[in-house]
Amino acid sequence: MGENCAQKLIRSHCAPGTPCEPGAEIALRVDQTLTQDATGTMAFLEFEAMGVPRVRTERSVSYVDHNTLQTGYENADDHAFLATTAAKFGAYLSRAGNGICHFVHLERFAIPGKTLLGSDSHTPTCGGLGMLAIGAGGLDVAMAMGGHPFVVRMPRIVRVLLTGSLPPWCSAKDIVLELLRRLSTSGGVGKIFEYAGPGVATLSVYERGTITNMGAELGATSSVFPSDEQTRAFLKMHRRERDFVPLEADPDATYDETVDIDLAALEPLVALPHSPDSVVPVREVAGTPLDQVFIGSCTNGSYLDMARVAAILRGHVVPPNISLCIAPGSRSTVVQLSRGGELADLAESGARILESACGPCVGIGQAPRSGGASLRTSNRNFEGRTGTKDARVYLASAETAAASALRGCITDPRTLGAYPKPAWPDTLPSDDRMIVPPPEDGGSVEISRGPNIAPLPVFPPLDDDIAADVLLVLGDDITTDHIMPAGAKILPLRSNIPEISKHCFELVDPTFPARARESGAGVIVAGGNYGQGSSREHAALAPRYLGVRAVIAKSFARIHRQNLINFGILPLQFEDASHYAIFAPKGASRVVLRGVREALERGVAQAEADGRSLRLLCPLSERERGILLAGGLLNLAASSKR
Ligand code: MIC
Ligand code: SF4
Repeated sequence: MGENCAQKLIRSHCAPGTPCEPGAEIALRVDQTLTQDATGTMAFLEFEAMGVPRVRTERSVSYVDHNTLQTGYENADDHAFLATTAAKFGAYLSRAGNGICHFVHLERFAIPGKTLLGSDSHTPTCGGLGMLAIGAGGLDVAMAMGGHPFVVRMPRIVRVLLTGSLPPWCSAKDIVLELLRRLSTSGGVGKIFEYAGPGVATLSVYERGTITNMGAELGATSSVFPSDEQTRAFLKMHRRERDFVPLEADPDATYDETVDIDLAALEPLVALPHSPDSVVPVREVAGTPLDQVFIGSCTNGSYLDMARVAAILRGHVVPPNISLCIAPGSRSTVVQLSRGGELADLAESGARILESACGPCVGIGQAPRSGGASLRTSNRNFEGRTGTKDARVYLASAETAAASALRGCITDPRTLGAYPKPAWPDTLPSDDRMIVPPPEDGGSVEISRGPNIAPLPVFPPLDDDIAADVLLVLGDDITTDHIMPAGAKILPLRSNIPEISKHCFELVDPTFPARARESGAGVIVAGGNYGQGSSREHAALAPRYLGVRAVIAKSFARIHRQNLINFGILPLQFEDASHYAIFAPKGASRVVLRGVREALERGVAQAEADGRSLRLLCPLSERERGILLAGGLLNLAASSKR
C-alpha cells in the first residue's frame, strides 16, 4: 500500500517493524534539535545533568531570540550560559540578533526528509520544507540531544487537500485561519496535517511555513508539506540546493481524514480576542478602531511578508492613533530589506523597527495601552500575553495588518485596490557569521553561570497515597500563558525555578503560589484542552515545585501532558466529564487518591472528593508510568544509569 509523506518520514525514523497504528507509541530517531533561550537554559541544565559529554544528533542548534531585552543582568547571564553550553556540548549557537529560531532554522538548517525536535511549540514551521518537525518540552529535547529517540503517540494523518489558488490580497495566513475556524484549537490534537493537492505547488516555502507554524494553534503534533520544486527553489535562494531531497506522497497513499480547502474561495480572515480559533471574515469587523499593529513573529516575519508590507505602505505615513511595530524574522531578512530599499519604505511610514526577535509576540515590549486594541500577524492572542491584561488582540495576515495600519482600523485589504506584487530576488543573503559552530572538543570549556542560573530542583518518587487540596478550578482551553506567564518581566527568570514559580497562575489568581506552598500538596481541576499553547516545561515544573501533585482535567494538550509526566505530575482525566461539577463552581476542596501506583497500572484511579467518589482515567504507556513512578524523567534517567 502506498504511503503519504508523514508515514514516509515516520517509517524512515522508527525501528523496522514498528506498528504505526494511530495512538500506539512510536520512538522516532531525532536528526536535529532546536532550543531557544527561554526554554534552552533549562534544556541545557537538564542535558548537563544527564552526564552526556556531547550532543549525539546530526545537528543541534541553540538559539537566542526570545529574551533579548536586557533590562538587568538576567538575560545576559543566560546568553553567556547558552554560549558556553553550546561550545561545551557540541551545539551551534545562533546569536542574539540573528533572528527567530524557526526562520533561521528554515533558512539555514532544515533538510527535507529529516526529523527535528524543538523546545518550542512552533517547531513544526520547518514542516514547510518537508521535515517532520515536532515541538516538545526542554527535557524531551535534552534527551534527544543525548541520542534518545523521541517517543510520541502515532498521530492520525489528516490530508488537507488544497485546490485552486489564492485570490489577490489573500495569503497563507488565511488558509490556516480557515482551518482554525473550522477545527478549533483542539481540532488537531493527536494529528499530523499533511498538505496535498494542486494548490500546494502555488505556495512558496515561506507561505508553507506560515501554515505549518500555526498548526501548533490547532494543537497538532506536526504539519508537513511535500518537498517539491518550490522547496528546491527556496533552498537555491538560500544557496543550499545541495540539501534538496524530494518527498511526495505515493499516488495510492491513504489518510485517516481529509479536509478540503478551495483556495480561490478564501477571503481575508481575522481571529478575534482571545483565541486563535475565533475566526471571522475581516469585512465583518472592518472599522474596529485599533491602537497598535504588530507585523512580525515566526508566523509572518519573512522577507516575503515584509516586502509586501513595504509595497503597501510605500509613500504613506500611519495615522496618529496607530503605533506600527515591525520586527523582521531574521537578520538575513533585515539585510535584504535594507539592500532592496524596503527598509526605507517601512521607516518612512512611521513604523517602529524592532530587532529580529520574538519581541511583542510574547509580551517583550510594545504592550498595548490599557483596554487597547492591537492587530498582529503573530499566532497567539491569549488574554494578557501582550503584557496588558485587558488588551484585545486580533490576528491576521501581513496584508490585512498593513492595510489596517494605513487606515487606523481593521481593514479588509481588498479595499486598497490593486494587489502589489513586489519583485522577488533570486537569492537572499546567506551569511552564517552570527552562527557559532562548536569547537571539535569542548571538554575544557567552562560553563558561565551567573547568579540567574539556579540549580535544577529535585523531586521525590511518586507517593502511593495522595491527599491534596483543590487549589484552582479552571474552565476549558487554559493556556500555558495562564499557567506560567511569559512577558518581559517574568521570562528573564526561566533559568531560576524558585523565582519564576512565584508568578505561577499570576493572571488567574495571584494568591496561587502562596496557597500552594502553604498547602504542601495540591491538585488543579480544569476543563478540556488543558495546557494548550507553548512547550514551556516551566508550566509543569513551577506547579510541581509549589507542590502540585495532579491535574484533573477533561482533556490535555499534547506537549503539556508530556511535560506534566516528565516532572512527576499526574495527568488525570474525568471518566465522566459531568463529574467536573463536583468541583465547579464551588465544590469539593480536597481530593484523596489511594494506591496510586496500582491505579496507574490499571489506568483508572478511584478518588474521593470531599467524600464523593469518582473515577479518573490515567491512560499511560509503560514508559510514561515508569517516569511518573520515578518522580520524573530526570530521576528515571539517573536511576537507569546506576
Ligand atoms: C511562545 O510562543 O509561547 C513561546 C514563548 O515561543 C513558547 C516557548 C516558551 O515558552 O519559551 C512556545 O511556543 O513553545
Ligand atoms: Fe517567538 Fe512568538 Fe514565535 Fe513563540 S510564537 S517563537 S514567542 S515569535
